[in-house]
Amino acid sequence: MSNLMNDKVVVIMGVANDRSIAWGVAKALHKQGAKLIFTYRKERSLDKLNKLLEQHQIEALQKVSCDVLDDASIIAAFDEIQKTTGMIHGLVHSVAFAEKDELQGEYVDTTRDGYLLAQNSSSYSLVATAREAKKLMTEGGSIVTQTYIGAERVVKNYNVMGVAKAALEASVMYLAEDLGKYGIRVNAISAGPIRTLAAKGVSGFNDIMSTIEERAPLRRNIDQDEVGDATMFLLSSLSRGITGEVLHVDAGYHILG
Ligand code: NDP
Ligand code: N5H
Repeated sequence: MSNLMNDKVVVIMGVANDRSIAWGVAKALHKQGAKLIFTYRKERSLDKLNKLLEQHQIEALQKVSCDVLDDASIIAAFDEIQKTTGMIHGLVHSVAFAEKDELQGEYVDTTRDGYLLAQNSSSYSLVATAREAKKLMTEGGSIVTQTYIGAERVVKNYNVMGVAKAALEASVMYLAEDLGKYGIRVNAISAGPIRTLAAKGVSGFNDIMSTIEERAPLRRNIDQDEVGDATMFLLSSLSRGITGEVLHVDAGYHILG
């Protein structure tokens, strides 16, 4: 198996560095022959991305700036993709943001601004990008986002992000229904904890990793490459009958009571 994504064009949003889930996805897609377009927000992320692409001898089709908080930026990014590349087959949405202060203490103390920022960055961003991507998926396509079990149950400190991910997972269902008639599938991966830049310094992260190691059926944590492979599967034709699904890549932790 090495050509599952031959000549498929996939837009990947959310590479910040080599630890990013989106970078795990990029490697898995490249291995299967996909052509990759990257979007980034910070210049620092672009610098990291350029170094990674060079190190791994991957040639990107395009690198495009895109701030998902800004409709004009999203529209401009997909316009640029349309002009330079044209048709796309896949979209990887791997972005989320909440203020650090909102990721500790009690959910009941969530501020209006903190709530709106988390929803805007982490949930509405899928709707806005799916709408633009749809226009370029003229032969059908597949959209995959990244979620976490804190959408389904209360996980200490996840707070406002749990509510944003619940909205994200509901969006996956509604988008799957809307876009299915165009041959576009929409799914999510629910990954176990992975030490990435976004996870850095958040309260309780180490404890959660230890709990997974002790209790998850596989008795270990998972990594970016495992999420990358599962995301690649959802982008490939191997998953052609699957849409509106949340696939757990979490060493089986979600089955525990
Ligand atoms: P990273 O820090 O590597 O990636 C987060 C990305 O979000 C960065 O590339 C950042 O770009 C981007 N981002 C944030 N706000 C914006 C914005 N307004 N516009 C454009 N990009 C933005 O962390 P992860 O790889 O861990 O996170 C990727 C996804 O995986 C997130 O949805 C996260 O919730 C999810 N996830 C992570 C888990 C984990 O344990 N790490 C577990 C389950 C799900 P920039 O820095 O350029 O702003
Ligand atoms: C239960 C947990 C631990 C507590 C909650 C963590 C939630 C993390 C998600 C968000 C995305 C983190 C975040 O936005 C951090 C920012 O406030 C500060 N960081 C940054 O700005 C960096 C530089 C950039 C790259 O980050 C972003 N987001 O742009 C959950 C964990 C066990 C699992 C986990 C970490 C889940 C998840 O959704 O990421």
